[in-house]
Amino acid sequence: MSDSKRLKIAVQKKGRLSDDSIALLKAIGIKLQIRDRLLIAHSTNQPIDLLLVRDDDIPGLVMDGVVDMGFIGENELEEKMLERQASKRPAEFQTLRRLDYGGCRLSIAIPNEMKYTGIESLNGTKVATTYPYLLERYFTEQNIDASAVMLTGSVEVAPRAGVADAICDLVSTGATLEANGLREQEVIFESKAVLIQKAQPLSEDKQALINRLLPRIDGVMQAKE
Ligand code: PRT
Ligand code: ZN
Repeated sequence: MSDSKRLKIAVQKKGRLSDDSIALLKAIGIKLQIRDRLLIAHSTNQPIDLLLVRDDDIPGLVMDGVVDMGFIGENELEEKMLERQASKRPAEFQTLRRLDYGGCRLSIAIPNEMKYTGIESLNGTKVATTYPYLLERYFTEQNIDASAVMLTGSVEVAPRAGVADAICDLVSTGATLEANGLREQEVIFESKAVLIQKAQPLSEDKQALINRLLPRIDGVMQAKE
C-alpha cells in the first residue's frame, strides 16, 4: 500500500488525456518517474503518487474517495455520475479546474442516406453509443422516443452492421464520421478535460498542497493563451 499521507492523483494510463495531463503536472514542477506497466508512479520532489488507470475508472475512484484527485474528460465524468445516481451509489466530487485540452463533443450522427428533417426524425430509431445515460437524458429532455444501444467500441460501424439506425459518439475533427459515411446532426454535450477532487474533506496538509498547485495550473494555462 502507498502512504496515505501522499496526495493520490488518478491519471489515464494510455490514451488521449495521458500526455497532456502528465505534461501539466510536470509543468507545475512535479517531478515524476513513470515506468511502463506500473499502476503507480511516485513523485520524487512532492508527496504525490499518480495512479495510472483506464479513464473509465477515474470518476468512480474519485467518487468513492479512493484517490484524492483525478484528470478526466467531462463526457466520461458526467456519464459515470448519471450511471451512479441511477444505481444510488455515491456520485459526488468537486471540479477544481476546467482544462485547455481533451476538447470534443458528443454528437448524434446519421448515415448520409438517412432522411433527416429535424430531431423528430430520431423517433423510433435505435442509436448506438458508449454513453447511454447522456443519450437517454437528451432524448428525455427533447421528448424523443428512441432507444440507446450500448456498444463499448466500433460505434461508428453500427449502422452499416445493421445494429443501429444512428450513432452518438465523440467527435473532434469529424474525420471518423466522414470516413464511415455518417453526418453529424445534433451536438448533445461539449466536453473538455477537468481536474476533480473527491467530495470528502482532505487532511490539512493535502488540501494545502492542492491549494499551492492550483495557481500554478492557472499560470501554465494562461501562458499558453
Ligand atoms: O483505454 P482507456 O479506456 O483509458 O481510453 P479510451 O479509449 O476510453 O479513451 P480515449 O483515450 O480515446 O479518450 C479519452 C478522452 O479523450 C475521452 O473520454 C474524451 O474526453 C477525450 N477525447 C477528445 C476524445 C476525442 N477527443 C476523440 N476524438 N475521445 C475519443 N475520440 C474518438 C471518438 O470516439 C472517435 O472514435 O476519436 C474519434 C473521432 O475523432 P475525429 O477527430 O475523427 O472526429
Ligand atoms: Zn475509456
